[in-house]
Amino acid sequence: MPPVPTPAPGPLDPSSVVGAERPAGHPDLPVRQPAAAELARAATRSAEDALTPPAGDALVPPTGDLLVPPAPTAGRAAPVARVRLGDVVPAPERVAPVAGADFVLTPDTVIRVSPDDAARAVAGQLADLLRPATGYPLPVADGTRAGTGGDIALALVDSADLGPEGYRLDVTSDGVRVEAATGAGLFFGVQTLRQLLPAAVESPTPAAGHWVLPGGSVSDRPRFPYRGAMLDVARHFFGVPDVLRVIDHLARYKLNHLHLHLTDDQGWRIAVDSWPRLAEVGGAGEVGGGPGGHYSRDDYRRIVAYAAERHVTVVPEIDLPGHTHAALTAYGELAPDRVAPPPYTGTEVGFSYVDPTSERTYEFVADVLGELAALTPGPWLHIGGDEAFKVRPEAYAAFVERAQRIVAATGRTVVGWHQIAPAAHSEGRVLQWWGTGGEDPVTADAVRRGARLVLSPANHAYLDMKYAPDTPIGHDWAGLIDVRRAYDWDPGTHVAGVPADAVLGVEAPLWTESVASRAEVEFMLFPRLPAIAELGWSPRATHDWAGFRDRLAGHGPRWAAAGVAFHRSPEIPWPTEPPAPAAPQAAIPTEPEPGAPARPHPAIPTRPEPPAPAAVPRQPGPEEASAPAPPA
Ligand code: NGO
Repeated sequence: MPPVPTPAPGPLDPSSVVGAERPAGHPDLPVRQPAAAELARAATRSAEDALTPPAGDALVPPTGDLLVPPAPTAGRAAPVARVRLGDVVPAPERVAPVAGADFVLTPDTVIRVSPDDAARAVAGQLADLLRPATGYPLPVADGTRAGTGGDIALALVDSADLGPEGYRLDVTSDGVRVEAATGAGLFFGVQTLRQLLPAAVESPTPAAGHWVLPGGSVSDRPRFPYRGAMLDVARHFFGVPDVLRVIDHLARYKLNHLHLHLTDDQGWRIAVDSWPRLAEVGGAGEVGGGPGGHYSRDDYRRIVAYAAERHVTVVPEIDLPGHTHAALTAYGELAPDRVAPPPYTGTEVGFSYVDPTSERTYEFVADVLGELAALTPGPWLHIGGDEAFKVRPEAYAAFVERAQRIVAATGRTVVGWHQIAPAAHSEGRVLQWWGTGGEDPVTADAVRRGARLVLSPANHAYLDMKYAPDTPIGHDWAGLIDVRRAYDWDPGTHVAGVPADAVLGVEAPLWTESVASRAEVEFMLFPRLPAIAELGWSPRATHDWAGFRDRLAGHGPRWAAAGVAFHRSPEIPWPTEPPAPAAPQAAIPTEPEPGAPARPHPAIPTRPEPPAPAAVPRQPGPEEASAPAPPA
């Protein structure tokens, strides 16, 4: 396998970014290349702002829309594609359309809800989603007698069939009713309801629309309990508003885990009281030499709370024992030679490690994981474990086993990249598989010993891979991944010797060596994130590329209306009609968010790097844990 290529990527190609096309009828006009700063500004509204209009009806200005086609003037109806009940992504378990039973949302619609805090919270979120575009008041009231009288009812019911995340949705001309056994189920039902309205409902400002939902019923629940995405905030740092916005994207597609890759060679991103230099010193840089940054404990709590409100569990990762160069810059005592190295801003891997023979290392691991567990209500702590090429296999296994015990002592369940497979089993442990083949006897053996798998096959689920050879950012070491490749695999049968019941779920990691702004994050997420979400949620029986492709096409106008950047993949039959009303250009925010650090764009060549000490080529296969590859 060749080394990870680390070319300086160019700016996003306007032809592959929505809204930046050559204007029709002017073939000779030069295409305007959005500059890096423009791209970074293009989506600078915070997630909270986008979802929560301030009191009164002073609606928030829209998300930046340099990537979105110019909007039709508000008030003038654009042609709107009719949404069908079966158009939902991820595909629901069962859909039964009923002709002539469409429901029309009106200024008098009331949201009625079971008198329960979790249900009321979802009702409030539904109102917040629908009010900006419709301009309707949509009051929320206790009591769910029916879904009749022109209302939307969100009802908590005692139904074992629906499970902890399932829901039923009934749309009749008299009303809409969502039933679930939990707040999470209602929340996912609301995400379906949202997708059944015309795309213009995603507009953050009042939009012309006939707010009709197609009649019939949907009953739905997920195939896998773990459906996630990962954001690498270590290679490039992303501030809290960016992370909240990513959480919104997850929630939209019924993903329920956000894995934060909090530490790596280039940056340590979480404050640790007992080892303060980790964030202060280790967090002060990033790939390309930008200023980096880190989350304070309050920042992290805010992320966790925002995620929890959207039924998303945060999975924090401290990558150990390798990928620890940033920690070593802060505390040389952890280094094998006890010397703190200078910061690293390149993108090689596999050269750093904390000393597995030193007791001080285990004090560090226990302190860090202990503080993180105290801040993290979710059940998981991810200890990394990938690419510790410089640690001998016996020392590596001993380190992992000790780290697993430290995690268990915090009351959490350990997750690690699948390289931790050779270590002894520990109760409940989960391996995150990122191989590129389907044969992995070492991982299959760990599964036989009790491990479960989260599947992130790099050649299908890695969102940092380029879509096509000319994709301006991203890697290609695991191949090119356009939408079909992201979609066409089965988590239940992907790894030989790993039965479906050992698969906890799927996760789409976004590594950020070349991804430096919110718009670039979205460009890499969309449209592939919904493909992975569908693999995690939908029953295998619904799997069908042609059907998925057609359903996904209708989401382009939704992203456009919401100001979300996406790659206009040629595999998807995007609607050709004018897009749903979007934000007027005049309202594009022109300033970076307060406090947002200026960062160099990856297109700008990074300053020459000191060579990484004996970096090694990427080898994602099972062999790497036992046989470190020689330096390149
Ligand atoms: C690998 C590596 C990461 C890189 C990524 C780039 C894993 C688990 N470790 O995946 O450090 O950023 O590839 O695609």
